[in-house]
Amino acid sequence: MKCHRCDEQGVVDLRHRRAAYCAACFVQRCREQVANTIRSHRMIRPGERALVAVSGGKDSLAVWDLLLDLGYEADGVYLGLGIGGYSDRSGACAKEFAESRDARLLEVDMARDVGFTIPQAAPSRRAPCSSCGLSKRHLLNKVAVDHGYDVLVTGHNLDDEAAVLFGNVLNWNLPYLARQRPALPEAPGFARRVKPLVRLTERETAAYCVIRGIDYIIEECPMAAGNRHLMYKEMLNSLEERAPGSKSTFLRGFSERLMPLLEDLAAEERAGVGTCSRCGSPTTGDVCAFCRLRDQAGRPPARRRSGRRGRRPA
Ligand code: Q46
Ligand code: ZN
Repeated sequence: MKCHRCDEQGVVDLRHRRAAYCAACFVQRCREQVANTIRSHRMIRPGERALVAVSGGKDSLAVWDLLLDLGYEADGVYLGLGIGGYSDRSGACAKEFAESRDARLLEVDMARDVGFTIPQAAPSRRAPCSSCGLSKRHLLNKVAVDHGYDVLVTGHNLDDEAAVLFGNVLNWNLPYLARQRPALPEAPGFARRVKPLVRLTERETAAYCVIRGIDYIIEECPMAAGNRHLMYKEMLNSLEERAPGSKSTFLRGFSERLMPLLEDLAAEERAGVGTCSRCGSPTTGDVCAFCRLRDQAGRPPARRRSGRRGRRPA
């Protein structure tokens, strides 16, 4: 099949778009998609400093590469979860990419800097992925706020967002639906959180990395068993197989029709945020979920650094 944009042979076939692209046009198309997404949601404004949450996987390395190519001031942060060899290998991919682009990579090692690892948190009542997701949200935001970044960038792609939406709709979790946005605005103690890859599928980010020669970790996390998000992804993939384009239609319908109706609920949620009495992080309760997780992991709680809103624990 010929490239949709030029006369070259197509090397990436996008069934949901009914089009194929040659390598150069495909990379250009990814850049345009990301640039348009950033512009339409005002994700990163001129002069702002972005921090990319880098896991060593294809999505986070692709988004970092795209932001650097688009001329943004974008550093990376790698969070070592302490999941044995898997964490070592994913950290190596993140470091290798940073070196190859001469980019700055901040590193947080949970065992060294926080006092517990994800496997140590796993025996608690929470499932590993729930503790892991909570830790990532808390610690990555904290690094962004402490280091004065304006925006925290994550590599969530169209497949991720469709799977999260599917789970939220299945459970009719309205507060979660209200928060599921490509750009969550900054608030006291929170950096703006943005997802510039929401219009690109997992296949597209993988193809982008292969074409750009980016080495990413392919193996799956050994603690992923029972992850509902992966189960929803598989279900949506079967649907997509039979009806190409279903995932993007599902997500676009949510953004255009339901999201505007959830504005009030989103504002209510933001208004209910106070400060953790132990670590000073934003929370809706007295003690934040991360401090409670730390207690469950059998480690001493964080010292409270400040009573002011907007501060984060060390
Ligand atoms: S790293 Fe963490 Fe994932 Fe592993 S424990 Fe689950 S959430 S599967 S993206
Ligand atoms: Zn706390």
